[in-house]
Amino acid sequence: MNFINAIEAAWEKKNTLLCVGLDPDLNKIPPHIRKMDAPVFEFNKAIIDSTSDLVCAYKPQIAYYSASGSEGELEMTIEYIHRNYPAIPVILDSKRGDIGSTANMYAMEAFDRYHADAVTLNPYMGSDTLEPFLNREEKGIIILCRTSNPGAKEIQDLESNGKKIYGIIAEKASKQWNYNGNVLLVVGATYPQELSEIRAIAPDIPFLVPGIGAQGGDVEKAVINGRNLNGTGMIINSSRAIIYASSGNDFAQAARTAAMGLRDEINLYR
Ligand code: OMP
Repeated sequence: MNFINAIEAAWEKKNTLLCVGLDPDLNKIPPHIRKMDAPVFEFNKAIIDSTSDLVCAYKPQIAYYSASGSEGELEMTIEYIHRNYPAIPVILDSKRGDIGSTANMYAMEAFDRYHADAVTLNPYMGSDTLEPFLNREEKGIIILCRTSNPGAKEIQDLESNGKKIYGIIAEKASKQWNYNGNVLLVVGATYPQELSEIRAIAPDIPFLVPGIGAQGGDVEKAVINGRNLNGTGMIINSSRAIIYASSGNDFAQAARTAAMGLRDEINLYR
């Protein structure tokens, strides 16, 4: 099954738009897990086993692995999800973007090394740098459009011919880049007004929506402004507020409680 179909099936069958971000920081992992041979994997495994029925996707951010030389544990994590929960797609958040020949290597990294089902990409360098990814029909190609961070407006809100850069990206995503029907957009929950503008420009494109939880995005506004006509169309990510809901031995149970609360809150407004 391709990525978009897998996400749509999860939205419908499991009634959840929630994505848990797997961003394990060794300094924040409970001490008894930190002592284990593969602490990053063991931490992720506990979070995954306690939240698998509540999510439509998992999203590991690659820096949380490569910074500590734990790429092997990223491979183990993705393999664990595929083997034990084959219906849950994995988004590798690596925000890649480079000239075509290098982009080919990045596509191989995401899809052939890590076996991710989707990847995040930076469109700053243009269409030719996206093509090696867009050509992987069965994968989800998730393009930064209006990001969740405070500085997002510095470049993404600049105007060209009366259109904001993020609006141009949304237009290109739906008209030019989506020839295989595998494109999604990143739109931060911290900017509900932009969410609704981008939803109007790209009514059929699914959004990856980070910024709920630790970044303070408002769930009600994000869902109302970002949902599509079916009350879906959003993969709503939360990382730190879920995986570090407790720093004690009960971290996995606390992650489950936090994930269930957020899933239910999202569903209230769909
Ligand atoms: P929390 O703030 O802990 O929920 O984490 C948010 C996650 O989403 C991190 O992995 C970020 O790298 C990622 N992210 C954003 O926070 N903002 C964006 O605009 C885009 C992303 C992303 O592409 O996932």
